[in-house]
Amino acid sequence: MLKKIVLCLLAALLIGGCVSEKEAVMSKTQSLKDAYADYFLIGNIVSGVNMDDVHYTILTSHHNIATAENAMKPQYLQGTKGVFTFDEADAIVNKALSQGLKFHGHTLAWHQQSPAWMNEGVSRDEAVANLTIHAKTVVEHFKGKVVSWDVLNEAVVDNPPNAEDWKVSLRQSPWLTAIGADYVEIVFKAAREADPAVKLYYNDYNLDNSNKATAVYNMVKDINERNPDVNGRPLIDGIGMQGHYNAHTNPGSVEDSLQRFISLGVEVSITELDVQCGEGGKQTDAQMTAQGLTYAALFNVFKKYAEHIGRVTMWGIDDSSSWRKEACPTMFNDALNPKPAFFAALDPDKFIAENSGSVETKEVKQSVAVYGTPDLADTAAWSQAPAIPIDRYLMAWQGASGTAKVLWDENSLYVLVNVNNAEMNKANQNAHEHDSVEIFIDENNGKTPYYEKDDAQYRVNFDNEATFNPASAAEGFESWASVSGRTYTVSLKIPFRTITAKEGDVIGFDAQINGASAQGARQSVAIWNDLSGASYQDTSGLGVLKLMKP
Ligand code: 9MR
Repeated sequence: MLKKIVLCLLAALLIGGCVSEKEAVMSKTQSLKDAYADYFLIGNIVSGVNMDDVHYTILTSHHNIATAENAMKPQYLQGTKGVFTFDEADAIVNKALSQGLKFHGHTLAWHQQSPAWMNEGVSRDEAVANLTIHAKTVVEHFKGKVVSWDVLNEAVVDNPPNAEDWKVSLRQSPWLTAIGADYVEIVFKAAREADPAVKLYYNDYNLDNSNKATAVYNMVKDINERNPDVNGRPLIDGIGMQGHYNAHTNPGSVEDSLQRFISLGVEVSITELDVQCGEGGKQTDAQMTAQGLTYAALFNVFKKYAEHIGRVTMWGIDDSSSWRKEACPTMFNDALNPKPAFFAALDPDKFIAENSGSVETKEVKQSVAVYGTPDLADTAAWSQAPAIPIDRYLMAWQGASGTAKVLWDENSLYVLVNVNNAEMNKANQNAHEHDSVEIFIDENNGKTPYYEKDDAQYRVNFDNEATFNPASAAEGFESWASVSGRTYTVSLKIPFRTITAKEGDVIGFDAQINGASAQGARQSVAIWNDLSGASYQDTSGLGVLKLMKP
């Protein structure tokens, strides 16, 4: 009993809770940073909410490098022109250094969390001056304290259609609009000049998407070939793969991108790793195991390329302080006890040997459509149908989300989607970048890696403009839309193309919400089931809808 109490106290000190004897002993003797001492640095984030002793003990026990989750972003360091506010960031950095951690800087230029005065409604010259002064002042301020910087964050669009040309693949960000594509080089040069010793990174999400990886590869290659010797080395030192993943992520795609970036001769780091696998802040045992298997497979990939990897940083110490707490993406639970994901990262091969085959990792969501033929403008007609949440995020930004309800009759499916938190922007020339709703249908639920003739994608924006894939899916389609403040409602009549529907039929179905930024670029994608990002060409990840009669 005494031993148990001592272990409890020890555990409370180490990981902040009264955990089992086994967990306490493991966390004392096995730390992630020690397990990976010969491979790469292990990092995590620090923010106002996790500066307390308990979180900090986990931080220092398992990690040797920290990133500020928000405090070093442009908005916080220079919200007002010329007024630099370093107090919070300094406190975070100084505490970490005093505890023996290294520090990574995040981020000098980004399209989010940056004040409008920097790059909106100003001349090119003024924008260049604002960017350069910000980068130089901040880099100089932290000189000698941070080992590397995310100089530029998320500058490339998702799934670029013309990835060979990196300049046309740049996001329509305020920096691009104000300066042009050379803003990329300008900010890296300013950072190198301010601190020639610090490593300079380009950082982005969804780099397991091969099109996006191609654009980033081409950008870094071009810039480094044109700037091979800036203070003795190429301008860009590294590429940060953020790593906001989920249990559907294919570690093979992560490996492909890693290999390509490494072939450029740059360092690669995993900079914001988390793995979504839960709902409403809860995880089943099967989800915890599936999440662990994904962490294990990813760490095995990272180990394989360790020679070229600087660090692997997790984006969140525990689920309750994570930016995606609903999806339980971290290695520690709300009580700050290590989850299976922790043990998976600690010893991937052991975890895989003990758990593979034990769970179905690709869980498919199911819901029902209720029999009825509505008038599209009569939103009350869907009241009997269950709400399908559209709240799993595919990108690193959590914008518009909502719910769908579905009715059916023999000839058509009728989908009602309510969207919250939208900008109501349709300025972009690409329809998928408008605030819009997309419905994916797989009439025979064939779950094929390509579209068959029964598969189609329907998109309607908040202004009731529709687009189709394939174009022939437009036949007989009707839609209706209504806007109220930041919410809008869309209803769609989707004629069946290959079936006459009957009770009990099961079809592949998904509903997606594209969220535009105020500048007119897609910044957020929320979906019901399919986290692959490939629903427009591959039906294997769609959810399932059963057609029911009351
Ligand atoms: O985790 C961060 C969250 O607290 C902020 O509200 C959010 C908005 O800026 O940024 C989060 O961190 C982002 C990081 O800076 C860049 N990559 C995506 C991360 C998640 O959005």
